[in-house]
Amino acid sequence: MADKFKRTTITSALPYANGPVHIGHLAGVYVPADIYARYLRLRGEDVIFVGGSDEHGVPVTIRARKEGITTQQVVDRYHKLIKDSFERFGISFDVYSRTTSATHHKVASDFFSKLYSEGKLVEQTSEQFYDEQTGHFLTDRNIKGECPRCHNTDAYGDQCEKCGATLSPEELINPYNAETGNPLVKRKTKHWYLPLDKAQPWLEQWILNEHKEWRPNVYGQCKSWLDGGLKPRAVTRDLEWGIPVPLEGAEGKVLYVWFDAPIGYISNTVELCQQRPELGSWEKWWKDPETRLVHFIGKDNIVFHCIVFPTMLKMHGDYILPDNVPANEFLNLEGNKISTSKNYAVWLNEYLDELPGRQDELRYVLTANAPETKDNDFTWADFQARCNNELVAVYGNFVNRALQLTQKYYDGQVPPCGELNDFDRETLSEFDGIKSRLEALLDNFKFRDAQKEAMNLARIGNKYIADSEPWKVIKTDPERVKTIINISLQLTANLAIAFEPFLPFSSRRLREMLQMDTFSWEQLGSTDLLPAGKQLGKPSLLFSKIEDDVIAAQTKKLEDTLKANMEAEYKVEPVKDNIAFDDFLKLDVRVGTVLECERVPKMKKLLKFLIDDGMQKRTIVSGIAQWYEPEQLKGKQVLFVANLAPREFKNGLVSEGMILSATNWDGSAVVTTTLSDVKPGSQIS
Ligand code: B3M
Ligand code: ZN
Repeated sequence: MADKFKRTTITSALPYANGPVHIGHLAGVYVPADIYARYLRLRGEDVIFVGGSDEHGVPVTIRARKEGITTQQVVDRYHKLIKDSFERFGISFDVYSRTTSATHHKVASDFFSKLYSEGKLVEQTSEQFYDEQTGHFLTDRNIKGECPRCHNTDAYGDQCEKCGATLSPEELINPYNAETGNPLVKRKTKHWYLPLDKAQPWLEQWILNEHKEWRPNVYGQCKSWLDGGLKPRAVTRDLEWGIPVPLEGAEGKVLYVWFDAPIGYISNTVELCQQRPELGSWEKWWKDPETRLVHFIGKDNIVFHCIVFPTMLKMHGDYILPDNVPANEFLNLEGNKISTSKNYAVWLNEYLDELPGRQDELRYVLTANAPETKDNDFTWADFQARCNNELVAVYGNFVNRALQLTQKYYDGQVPPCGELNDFDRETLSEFDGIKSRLEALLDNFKFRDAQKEAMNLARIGNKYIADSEPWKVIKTDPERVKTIINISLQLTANLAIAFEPFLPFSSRRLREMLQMDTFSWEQLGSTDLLPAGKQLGKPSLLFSKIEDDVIAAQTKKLEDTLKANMEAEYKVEPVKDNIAFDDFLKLDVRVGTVLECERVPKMKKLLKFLIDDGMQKRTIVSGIAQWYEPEQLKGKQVLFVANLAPREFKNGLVSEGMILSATNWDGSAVVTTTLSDVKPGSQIS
């Protein structure tokens, strides 16, 4: 930590209380924030780690209507679920409160009032979409209509999910209320705006000149917002759910969720300092220039934390500004986008129930794959491989060997260290400097590399004990074994410290086994953490293998969700233009019996049929090989077009007709047949 700071306020994005937390949130925000908070605490620094639920905004109201319960019930349910899951997962918040709390309503309301009364906000009337039947103004996300680009009739007011276009509600053709389907009209409404345009000059100076050290993705996004020129942003909305705008004549209006949510960091600090007077006044954590403010967020929140919130803080006055905003990119899941609304995710609460006691395994994999510089992918196969090949086979194996041998040879007492040989010295020199290497990475928010460095220490230990072969040497040179085990135990104790920020559960168990009652970051790198003669506790395995069936069950769950989503999104094709009856009569569809059916060499999609059409045998080729084994169709009766002009395939094969299949929602083909057997050659009419 740079010298000018005496303490650190760490915040992590307040998750919307409209669903459980998933691995994308964890990898992007909560695991790195927790590593950082644990690291600073371990260094003995003054730090608070502030979290909480974001309970306002449109997403929670949409969820409420979907589930047929009140918005309050939604936020109560998810706030509790999220808070409990974080606790079980070891996210070490000092406070985890909520934006519906009385404290927050007051703090946010006062914040707005101060800006308003000092004339810092701009009042403006504009036309917004309005549903005359329900009497509501609508937010972008609640408006749907036809996409001007791809003509998808289900496009949202902010985005078309079909073609990916970013939209504004004005661009939609025939806009309607997404929930009621009612058509919308424009109506005038008054709102208050944060004049970001006025903040542009100092923001440019503060970010582009004074914070060149911010991550390239964060700096780059800020630069492109600034280059585009900032415009005033409305900080109020016409909604019922939220913090009422504290002004006369503002009935039916609330603070915009992105105005109140970041103030939640402050309100939650106020609550924390009330609960723990030893922390001093909340203002120390938000207004003292010697306090360092760090926001952990995902990349979709960058503009709010680097531009909007700092502008609010600056206009309010007295507040410090963030010193760093280490935002992460996104985590995908098995190659697909994680989606709360589509239920496609690994939910933290379900993970904790289905893989009990495996918090550190998930923490490890999420950090190893952290999307620090680019989007990354979580796969269950990689999860299993990293757990089994790294946690079990390297870290767990080394620690277990060291402890078991101590038990076996010395009744669990740390043996003395004798004279070092070259190999010992070589090993210890590799381990030298671990503390400063870890610090350089952690101080720069490079958690992925830092964890790699800690794991490397386990690798050094694992190799040391494997190559020293104490189980063999014990027969020839028992004195030498004392040194090998002593060194191994010292490395083990170092691992317990180095891994504490990353893997707190196993680290704690390891410290218990080593009977390390006190420990600190300062001790890292020392080779006499465990004095000779010290009695150690009973060893047990730090990690156990993840079996294939566990992975198979998780993978299946995701595949089932993808299928269910496809089915739910399936839309029947519009009916084609009418045809004359005479045209229909031209078509000759008949029943045939499949005599033979086989795959076509080198043509993966094709099945070749030999059909009894009532008069003769005819060959028909059909592109349904992906969906059927030839044996399934042999002997079956099928419907086919008998008078289709013969068609020749690339390899010279000629098809004399077409077998009729239905195309199902998932794209699969289902061959048609009659309800009961008929004579081959029967006509369909
Ligand atoms: N709830 C958005 C999100 O979860 C929002 C973050 C608020 S941080 C003050 O992405
Ligand atoms: Zn579109």
